[in-house]
Amino acid sequence: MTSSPMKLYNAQLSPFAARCRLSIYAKGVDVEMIDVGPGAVPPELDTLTPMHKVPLLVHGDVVVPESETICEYLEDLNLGASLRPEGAAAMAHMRLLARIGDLYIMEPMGELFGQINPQGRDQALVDREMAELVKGIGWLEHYLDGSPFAVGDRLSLADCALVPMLFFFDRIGPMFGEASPLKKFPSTNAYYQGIQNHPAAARVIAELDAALRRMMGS
Ligand SMILES: N[C@@H](CCC(=O)N[C@@H](CS)C(=O)NCC(=O)O)C(=O)O
Repeated sequence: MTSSPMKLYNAQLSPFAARCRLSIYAKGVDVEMIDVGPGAVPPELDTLTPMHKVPLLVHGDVVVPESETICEYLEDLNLGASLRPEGAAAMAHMRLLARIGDLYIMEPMGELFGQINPQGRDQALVDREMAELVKGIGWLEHYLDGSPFAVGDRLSLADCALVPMLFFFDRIGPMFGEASPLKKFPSTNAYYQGIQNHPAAARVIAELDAALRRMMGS
């Protein structure tokens, strides 16, 4: 294992980068954050990966793209608190929740991000992707029981994945005429309220809130 310092190419408003920051804060691992913004892309980024996406973790010679892969890499290094639950069933549950999030929540949410500006909005696309998003949250609802952690009684990688997604679901609904979208999903809503008592989750939500306000100019 390399003992080099770790660097995360980060964007404060990216739900994928926020997933990694939540894991890093909860683990208490020392990682330098390198902010990547629309007008501020570090020139080395393209030499590190052809994917041109954040987050990206650099640890000595090891370059790790993709939020889930980064979080799993940090677990495999055995640094700080473990964010993996005990036992095969709990691990499967953790991975299922993160996968529902990646495939069935973030995919439609990504389409909706592109439609935030009402000028030139494609309403048919919004209606279709909103329906997909609500379906994905409905699947999540089935697998959450309303307790403050997604799996068991401590923070896991499932929480790291879900917290940023639910932040955006909560905020994006009103932009598209859904006043309180989370209220329709009682277990998911109770979970999202409860997880905010965890300091690392609260910190990431505050960061996302500040970054979203900056973007919206409010
Ligand atoms: N599946 C990736 C998604 C990462 C992603 O799409 N990042 C966006 C920011 S939210 C990005 O860097 N987009 C720039 C681009 O695609 O060129 C992950 O989990 O890390």
